Amino acid sequence: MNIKTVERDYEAARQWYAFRDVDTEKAFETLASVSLSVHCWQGDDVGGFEKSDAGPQGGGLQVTGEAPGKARTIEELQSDLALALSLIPGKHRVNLHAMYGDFRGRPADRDALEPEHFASWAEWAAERGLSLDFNATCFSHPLAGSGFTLSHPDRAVRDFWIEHVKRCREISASFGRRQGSPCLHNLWIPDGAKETPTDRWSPRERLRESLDEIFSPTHDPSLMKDSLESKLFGIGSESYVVGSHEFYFGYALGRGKMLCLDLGHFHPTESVADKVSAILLFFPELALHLSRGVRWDSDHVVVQTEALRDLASELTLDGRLGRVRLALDYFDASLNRVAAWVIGARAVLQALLQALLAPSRSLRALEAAGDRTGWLVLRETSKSWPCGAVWDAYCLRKDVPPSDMWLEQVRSYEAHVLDRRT
Ligand code: RNT
Ligand code: ZN
Repeated sequence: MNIKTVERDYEAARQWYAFRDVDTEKAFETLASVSLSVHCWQGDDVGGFEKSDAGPQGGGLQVTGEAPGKARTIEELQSDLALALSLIPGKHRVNLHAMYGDFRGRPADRDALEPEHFASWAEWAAERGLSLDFNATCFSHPLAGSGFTLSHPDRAVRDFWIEHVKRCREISASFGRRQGSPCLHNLWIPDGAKETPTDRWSPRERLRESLDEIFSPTHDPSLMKDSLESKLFGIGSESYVVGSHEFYFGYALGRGKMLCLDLGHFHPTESVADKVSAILLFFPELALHLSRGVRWDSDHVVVQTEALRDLASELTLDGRLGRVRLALDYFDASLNRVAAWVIGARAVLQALLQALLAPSRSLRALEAAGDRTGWLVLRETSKSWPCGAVWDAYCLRKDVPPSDMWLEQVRSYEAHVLDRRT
């Protein structure tokens, strides 16, 4: 493949689509407006920098695989992230977790975090024109060991976590102030039980109370916004999750917060795509964690599954893309970690491009006319339209390698950098 063939193939594809009433240039424009929040935690298996020997993450999160080259320091993680970002077309964001602070020379427990601890990240981001998003880390900590944090029966434990999340919201606002775009602070907690509890009510009541306390200091929404992430079950919380979808749906709707839907946090046959229109009818915005569960919430690298394509179709209709915050959330140590970022991010963007190139006007007309046969034929036929040629052209315009040509750079980085980390 060379640049000449990409341009030639694109021109043919452009005409093909134009003939079918689809404007590829307009699709480029819309796609370029999409900013993915790229999760720092893919680079080190959700380890963080609080201890040099960051062990298993806890909280039911599980990373498997032994690929060499896991980032051990902030600099290594930043260098890996920078390479990944340079291979993903478009302008994207970086999503940090509280345990990734710069604690060198000023160790601090979770209830003592300051914007200071993230100053080196903020600087790194500013130098690259990147915006940051943020997450409280309510796991991988002795006080999360019981499986309860914000809903813990002990007031002192709850207070510790309340203070942590409050501080994380302040750190988020400090990012927002610096970057001129609101930092999304997402809250996920592991709280739940292995066995069905007799009392399902009290932990939820306590969680509601903790959240009210956390959100009592308000922050300017131009600086930071809050999202709440539900879960169906986890390792160790198989039978009961305090922050269920219904819990947060009620809370977020009642308190003017944003929901975060993680693609791995629902029953396997439940469609997150189907939830988008229902939620956006009642909420101004929606956050999404793009993940891929295989049989369970396994956090596999995102690829172009039917679930992702379905979601992409929903998101690209009627200007909804402007109302969603898209974040990657998966962790795989069984393959090159930099490649994992690139594969997932490119899969999301490609799925969005494919959705933008779908003959949605014609499909809607056929649907409205009740022509189910014509509708199904067009929908199936359009699946093999030449989207790949359009994608490659998009990559070139955004100065990133098309097709699989980015892999060369990752392989060379693996040989020269990752393999040398011991
Ligand atoms: C866990 C949630 C949560 C985490 C990150 C690390 O099930 O998906 O979003 O993956 O916060
Ligand atoms: Zn998630």
